[in-house]
Amino acid sequence: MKNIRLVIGNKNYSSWSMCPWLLLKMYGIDFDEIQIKLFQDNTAEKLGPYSPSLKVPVLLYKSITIWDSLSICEFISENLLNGFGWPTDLKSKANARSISAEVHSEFTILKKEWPMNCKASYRLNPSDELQNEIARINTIWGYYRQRFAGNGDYLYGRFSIADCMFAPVAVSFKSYGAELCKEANTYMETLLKNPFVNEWRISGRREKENLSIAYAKSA
Ligand SMILES: N[C@@H](CCC(=O)N[C@@H](CS)C(=O)NCC(=O)O)C(=O)O
Repeated sequence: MKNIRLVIGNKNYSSWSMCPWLLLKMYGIDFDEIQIKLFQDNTAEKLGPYSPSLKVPVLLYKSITIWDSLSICEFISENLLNGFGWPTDLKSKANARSISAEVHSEFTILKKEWPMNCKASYRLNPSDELQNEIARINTIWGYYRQRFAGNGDYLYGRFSIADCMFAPVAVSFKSYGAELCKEANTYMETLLKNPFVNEWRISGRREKENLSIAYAKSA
């Protein structure tokens, strides 16, 4: 058994599981993956020993349990990456933390109307409320991509936790056809071309469970 274990849900649906999984993969951190299929009769029984919240993701690091996607990413950055999970200059780090917290706590309509589903690929017209949320994300992506264009292809140039938090959004935007400015669209494609995002999506598409209704009810 490895010192680092990540408990995740169904790859097809579990957007929050994808965020720390991607961070560990991008930085080559070796870990065991424990997958628990969500919304099954025995899910709570299986999650119980690992997850105080009965949700995923959960990181098990030696004898420490960390839950909630953003808090797991913070833990990984602080303890396993020497802080390198965030941009290094103070202003960018503060901005990256703010927008990561924003993705984590806001965009509730997006999560309901356009939930991540790696298998989905059809145009789904957004409501006005969702259109407002898409516009906000378009502004964030467009602004930072213009500002850090010379530093690399990710939001702040070098890959960071902010990219992990936005990766599931990119999957949904691609699935349902979000209309974005040029810079934001290129950033979405960069995330989708990332080999680990691609690996996650392929695994998600192979899963057999259909949890659309269960997810819609829980959102
Ligand atoms: N704020 C939490 C949300 C975790 C969450 O809602 N996880 C979903 C899967 S993506 C889950 O475990 N759902 C099971 C349930 O609601 O019973 C995080 O960021 O980790």
